[in-house]
Parts: sequence; structure tokens; C-alpha cells
Amino acid sequence: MLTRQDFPEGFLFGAATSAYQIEGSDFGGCGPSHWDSFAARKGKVANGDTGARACDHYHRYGSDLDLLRGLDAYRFSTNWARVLPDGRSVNQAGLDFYDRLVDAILARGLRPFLTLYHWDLPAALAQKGGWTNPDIARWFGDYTEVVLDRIGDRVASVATLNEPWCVAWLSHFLGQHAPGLSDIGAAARAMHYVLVAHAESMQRMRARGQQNLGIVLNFEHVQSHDNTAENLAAAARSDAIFNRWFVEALTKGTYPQAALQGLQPHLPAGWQDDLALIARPLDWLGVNYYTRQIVAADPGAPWPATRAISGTLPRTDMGWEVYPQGLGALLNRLTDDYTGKLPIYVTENGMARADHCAQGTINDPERWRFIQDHLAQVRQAMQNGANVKGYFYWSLLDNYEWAFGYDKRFGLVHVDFDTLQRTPKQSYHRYMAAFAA
Ligand code: IFM
Repeated sequence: MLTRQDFPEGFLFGAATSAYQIEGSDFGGCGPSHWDSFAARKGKVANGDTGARACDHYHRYGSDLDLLRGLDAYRFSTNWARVLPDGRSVNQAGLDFYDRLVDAILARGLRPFLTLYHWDLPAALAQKGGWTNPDIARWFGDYTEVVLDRIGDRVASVATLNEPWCVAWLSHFLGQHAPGLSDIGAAARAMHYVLVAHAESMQRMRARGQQNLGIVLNFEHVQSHDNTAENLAAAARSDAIFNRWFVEALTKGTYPQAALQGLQPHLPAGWQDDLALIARPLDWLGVNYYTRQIVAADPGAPWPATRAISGTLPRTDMGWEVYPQGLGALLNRLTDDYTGKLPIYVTENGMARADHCAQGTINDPERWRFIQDHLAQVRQAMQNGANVKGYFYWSLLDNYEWAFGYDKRFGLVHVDFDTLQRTPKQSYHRYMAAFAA
């Protein structure tokens, strides 16, 4: 079994959450976000669930943070719609909440790892086109400054955005997340503007002297179904859109050709001029990793004309194959091809499981195996030269799993969504025994 001793001095162990998924957006003057509008549309979110109450972390953050005592760091986000309910005017109660939250994180000896955007776009900004409107960069820059004016003096690190692929492609092309579009033009604009918004936020933070700035990207291990030329090319397109688009722009100032093939005609005029700013240096890169994807060509489908092939590995409750080797391969690929010595944090990794609480006990050995197997890959990648500095389990609590509502449980800690009772799972006890200082 791997424990803290198997990792270098200073390697951080933590857990991650996000605002909309746990806080409860009914409280404290939070405004409506595009997730509230999306969930109100029939069939978009399981049971029509929203984050209105979620885990009621807004009121229970103190005892929730107590659960993390002994770990090194806590990754959390601020809700844009709580801070600026109409997208422009400040909700002081929202900032007061994050002020208390950061103090409470520090009081428990944890480093606050802030993410500025984890998908809770104010509905008022979504109505103006959200991530497809070029003004999003200025809006996001202004929001960045409002948040950091209040808590920037105490956070250990700041990520601009969580998972821009989800913000852009999953939400505007695949239609599975808010705003639920299936429009290649909107998707291409969002793929670009999300990076322009990152660049604007970074520039504002650099100008204020804010330290330790990064972005969190999601990656999957992409494999071709077989060695035919069509399927290899389809896998390359998928890899370019999912894995390469963002990291290549951020580290090299280019977009991959295999993705430009389909996206270039829809990009805004002058997009090339933004790349120099997008590629300004990061202090670290956040890597979220959960699974692999097997890809084949689908000639009848619109570009990128790919389809997913079902693999044969054991799956989590999300239906995602468990493929730890993909994390090791990814960390080495990123190091070799993009990041070099840049510090990397595994900012999310975890599994959903249909956990049931029986007399106050939840035994989830598969989750502990999942964590151990992925950490073994992290360790191996570090031995091969990857500069990995920390690992955050997703997630501390069972929470609002977006389009799946409350049906999928990723937490180390079980939440009963009727009573809101928290019950640490077996994996929580093992995680703390192995990795808490
Ligand atoms: O719950 C999400 C999180 O918000 C972003 N990354 C993936 C997780 C599991 O789907």
C-alpha cells in the first residue's frame, strides 16, 4: 500500500470540490446560473436536480473542512453567480462567505487552492451568449479581480478555469452540459474564447502580483479501435480536440492541425492574434484524469465524425472504464511534449460508486484500489521525470454530478441528500490513514 512516505517531501495530498456542486445556490444572495436554466429544461438533468441545496456546504463548511484536517491542501471554487448574481454587480454576502471559507481552510492547516470558474456562469451572462461572446474575457477578468480583492491575499494558488473542454465542447457541441447546444460554430467560438478569458484573467492577476497561477485541464487516454487508417485518423481527431487543443495553445501558442481541420472555418476573425497572450507562462498545470476512450471513425456523422467504442475493462458507476495506466502515460506525455519541468498537480481523480450506507458504514474497496492504482502510476511517472507536486481526490463529498444530478457518488464522504448527514466511507478512513500528516 502506498502512503505519504512513498512520495517526496512537500508532495501535497488533498481533496477537491466545486462551489455549485456542494454549496447550495439558494443561500446567501447567490444569483441564478446557466445550470439552473439548463436543469429546468426537460430531460437535461436527471430528475431535474439543481444545486439549489446541494450539500448545504454554505452552512456546514466548518464541519466539512474538519474532515480534511491532516491533509495538505483543499481545492475549492468560487461561484461566479454568488459573487456577481447578475453578472456585473457585487453580492457582498457572497464575498463574505468566501472570506470566512478561506479563513476556515487556513485555520485547519490546509492550503487553499482556488479555482475561479467551475461552470457556474451567471444566467444573465449566459443570456448574452456566455462563452460564445467575445466580451466573456472582460467579464471574467472583472470577476477575477473582484474575487481576488477579497481573498487573493490568503489563497495558496489560483486556477483560472476548470476543464475548458467541458466548458466549450461538451456544452456547445455535445450538448450535455449547460447551455446544452449542439452547434459547431458556437463550440468553435467557445473553444477559443475560453482560452482568451483565461489569458485575460492571468494578465490581470500577474498585474496585481498574484502568485502561483495555473489552469485545470481534463484529459483521457485516447486509443484507436484498431490500426486501420480511418480509425487511427479518427482517434487523432478526438485526441486533438480533447487532449491537445488547450495544452498546446497554452504551452506552444498553436492549435493542433487535426482539430483546426474542422474548427478553423468557425473561429472568430483574427484568432491567431490571441495565441501569444494565451501562451504566456503558467506556474503550474492541473490535470484531471478519470478514464480512457476508444475511438472509431463514423463517416456518416458530422465532423469530427467519430464514435466511442465500448471497452472491456471494469467500469465505475459513471460507466467509465478504470484505466490507471492512462494516467502514467499522460503525465509522461505532457512532460515530454508540452510542460517539461512545469509543476503538475493531479487536481482531480476519483470514481463514482453506488454507495449505500448500512448502519453508518460504507465499504468501498474499489475506490481505495482506484486511488492506490492511480497513485502508483503517478509515482512511476515521477520516476520517469514528470514533475508532479500533488494529488487531489475528487471529491471530498458526494455531490451534484451535473447532468447526472445526485445519482452518482464520487465522495470520500457519503452524503444522505434527504437528511444531509455526512458519513465517512471506508475509503475516507484509508485515505486519511495513508496520506494525512
Ligand atoms: O464532478 C466533475 C467535476 O465537476 C469536474 N470533473 C469531473 C468530475 C466528475 O465528473
